[in-house]
Amino acid sequence: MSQGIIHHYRKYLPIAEEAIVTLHEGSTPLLPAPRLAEKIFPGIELYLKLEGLNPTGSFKDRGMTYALSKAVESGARGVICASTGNTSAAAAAYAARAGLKAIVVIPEGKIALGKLSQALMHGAVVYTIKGNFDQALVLVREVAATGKVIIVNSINPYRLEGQKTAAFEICDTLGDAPDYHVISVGNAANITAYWAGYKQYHREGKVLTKPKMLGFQASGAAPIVLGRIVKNPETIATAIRIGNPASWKPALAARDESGGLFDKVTDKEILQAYRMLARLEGYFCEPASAACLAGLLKLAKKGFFKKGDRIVATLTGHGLKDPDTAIKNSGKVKRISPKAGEILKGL
Ligand code: AN7
Repeated sequence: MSQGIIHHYRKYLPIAEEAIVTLHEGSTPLLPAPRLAEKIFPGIELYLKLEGLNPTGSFKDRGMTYALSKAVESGARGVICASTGNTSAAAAAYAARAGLKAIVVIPEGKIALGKLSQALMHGAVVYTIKGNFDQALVLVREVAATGKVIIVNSINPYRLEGQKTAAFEICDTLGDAPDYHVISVGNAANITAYWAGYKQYHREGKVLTKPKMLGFQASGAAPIVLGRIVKNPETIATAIRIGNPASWKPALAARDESGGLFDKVTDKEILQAYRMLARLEGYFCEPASAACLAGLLKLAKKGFFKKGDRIVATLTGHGLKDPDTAIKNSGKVKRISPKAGEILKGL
């Protein structure tokens, strides 16, 4: 069993041993998804990187273990972040583990319930503003500039270093890089980190190829696709409700260097992919994660893929983070009289 990504990839994540803060994150499954692959484009090979199986239920744990460890090493008293939810959950959990204070700033009314419950349960100080993530990030940057707390948003370079390990794991498992890596994009840190990870493994000769990076944004929050800041981003996938991504430029570099693309998908397409995954493969991701699957479906319809293509999709967060959206957009509970005959009607 892995004791977390810092121990596992020690030479890539240098840190004093006694400063390590870990919840044994990483080593997440790379699950083959043959039934979903068949629906998307017969003949492709599809793998799902189940990042929702990290300790706080999202990929953020990879960056947070390293950011919090570095914060401890530097003698910090507390950390701060703006968040659409998952960053705040991970920051709160790892800060608790480290014995540090966590302050989180979230957009009012736009956080999935599971994520809010995590931040509160782990004892973070939670502030909400009448504004969106981008505005919260501006505020948090200003507070961090005082030097009193360390920012653990992805502008903290240790976050990206930690998140690179997901690409390492995929290469270690497959024995090479996939042809395509598909991923949902919000603040654009994760796609940047994956690309850095793939490039690093390639440079070191651990893999012979690099994937084309395919990034998907929600159509109401698609600044990178549109090429302009979106002032009022809106999408049902609240995790990626971001209009001015911090890692915009490096994400474009990832696209260009890899020969990939960015595209957008509607909320309707996101919800379709979200249900399709849950029903065909028995895995439940959050809406933001499903955006990349909606993107695969969109590209496949245009004849983008060919037989034998090997695709990895990162499912960034667990479906249980956002039970409201799941219940509103899936089946209905039926009230019956308690008779066996009634029950068998459902078959
Ligand atoms: C499930 O928690 O930005 O493109 O504040 O939670 O690296 O931002 C979350 C982002 C995709 C996008 N999927 O990743 C936050 C936050 C899920 C997410 C993304 C997020 P980036």
